[in-house]
Amino acid sequence: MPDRPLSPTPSSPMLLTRRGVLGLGLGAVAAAVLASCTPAPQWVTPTGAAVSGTEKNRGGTGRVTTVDLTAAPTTLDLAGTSAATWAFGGIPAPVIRLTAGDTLKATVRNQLDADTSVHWHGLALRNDMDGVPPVTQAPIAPGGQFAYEFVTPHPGTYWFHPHVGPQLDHGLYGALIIDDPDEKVTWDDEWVLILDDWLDGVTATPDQVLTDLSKGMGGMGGMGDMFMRMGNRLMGATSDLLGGDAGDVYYPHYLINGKPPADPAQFTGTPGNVVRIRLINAGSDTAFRFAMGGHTLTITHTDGFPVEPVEVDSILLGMGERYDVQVTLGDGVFPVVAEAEGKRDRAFALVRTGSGTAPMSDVEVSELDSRQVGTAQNLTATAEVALSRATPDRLIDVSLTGGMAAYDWGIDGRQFDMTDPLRDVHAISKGERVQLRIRNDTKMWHPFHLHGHTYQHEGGGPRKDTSTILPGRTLTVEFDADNPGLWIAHCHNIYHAESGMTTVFGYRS
Ligand SMILES: [Cu+2]
Repeated sequence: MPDRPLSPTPSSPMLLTRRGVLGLGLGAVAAAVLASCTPAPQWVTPTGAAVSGTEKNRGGTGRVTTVDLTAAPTTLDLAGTSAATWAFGGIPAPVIRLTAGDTLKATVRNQLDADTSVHWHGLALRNDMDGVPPVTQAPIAPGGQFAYEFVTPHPGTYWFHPHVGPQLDHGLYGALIIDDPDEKVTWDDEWVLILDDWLDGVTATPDQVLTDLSKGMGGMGGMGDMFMRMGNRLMGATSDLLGGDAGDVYYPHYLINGKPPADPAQFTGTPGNVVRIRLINAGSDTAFRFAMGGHTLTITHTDGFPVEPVEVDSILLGMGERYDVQVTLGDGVFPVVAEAEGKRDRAFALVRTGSGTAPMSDVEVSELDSRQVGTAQNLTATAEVALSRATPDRLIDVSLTGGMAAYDWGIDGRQFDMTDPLRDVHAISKGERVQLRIRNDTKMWHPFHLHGHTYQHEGGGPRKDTSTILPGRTLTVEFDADNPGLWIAHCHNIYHAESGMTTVFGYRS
């Protein structure tokens, strides 16, 4: 079943040039988006009956959690260095927490001087609340607001961030924890750890980095194996675990819960207690290798969904990935380390359960060196979340393409155009079992992220929404097309996504 690109016809233009958006008031913009989307009868539209009907069928508990999020300029104190940045009232934002089936009502106010939005990463929510302008909503203009309201379909560890340009690489992120009313796992304490690579307000802004990277390598090739900073670029960052080039952006700081190693986040606990640690990689160009000195980690979930427990020494997290681990606390003071994979730097925090001297941030942590590095390849979905056996109704092949030299990251050789998002749509239909084969034809790893669905890795692997794909490899996954709408999929290296490594999966109407 070929998956055929749609050419926009004169009667169905997506009118959202930047100038068009800026020239209109917010209400008019929303109307323009809807008007520009409705004349394409072959696709389910975000505000159409198929989406609201699916939401109605989700039912839910009827309980409502209400939150206010204001995106605004702020300052982050990095152990004495002040970084001007943007955030949702803290870095990370306060945790949003509710129980699966509950409704989240989140009013997002925009006090930035740029358009913004909020995307609820990993949630298979109703399409018009997915927060991807201009595909699922009009952008929230400066001074404007948007009321997100949706039933939370599945429990797990999720997070939220804007889906406009490289705004994620400011401090605009927070955790969204959805409790399971039928939780199988028990624990004494719980910590949420958000890992991040930080440059905003210190060396550059995310927009400046994107501009620099977009120029391509120019005359900068031929640097050999040199590991060095060149402006906002980091040359020579390599990792065997990532199959080569580990990342390309220079970050002066790596953070755990907004804190640098010189002023580390501190967690306290009781020896013998079991802690559930919810790990989120909110970085934009950095994979983290996570470990806790003197402890092993038992992986219980990834991307919100349970897996058969596996004990590891460390975990590799690509951007956008989440892992839940259980740790039985020892007695003393312990280092928590998230190595910026291949970048020769790290994020660092402390765990205190007893007396002792705090380790230095450059302490050697043997768990990081072990071969017991957990990745999705080690994991198996638990029986209750494994997909039923079914023959795929549709096969879709996508290839990740492009490279650093021209900075032309794309999918199937084409760079996505956010002003013309329906140019390249992969068609699917409600009720289908879809097999998706993602081939990495580039020389670099990519964390591939699909919106609105949690697929399962082939061979009984984990349910996930964000997966690391090494250079030259193909990842095969399957999902049930049960959430109608227009859903983007993209690399979660935000600079790759903005360069064009993005596509759309559209439900036929
Ligand atoms: Cu990428």
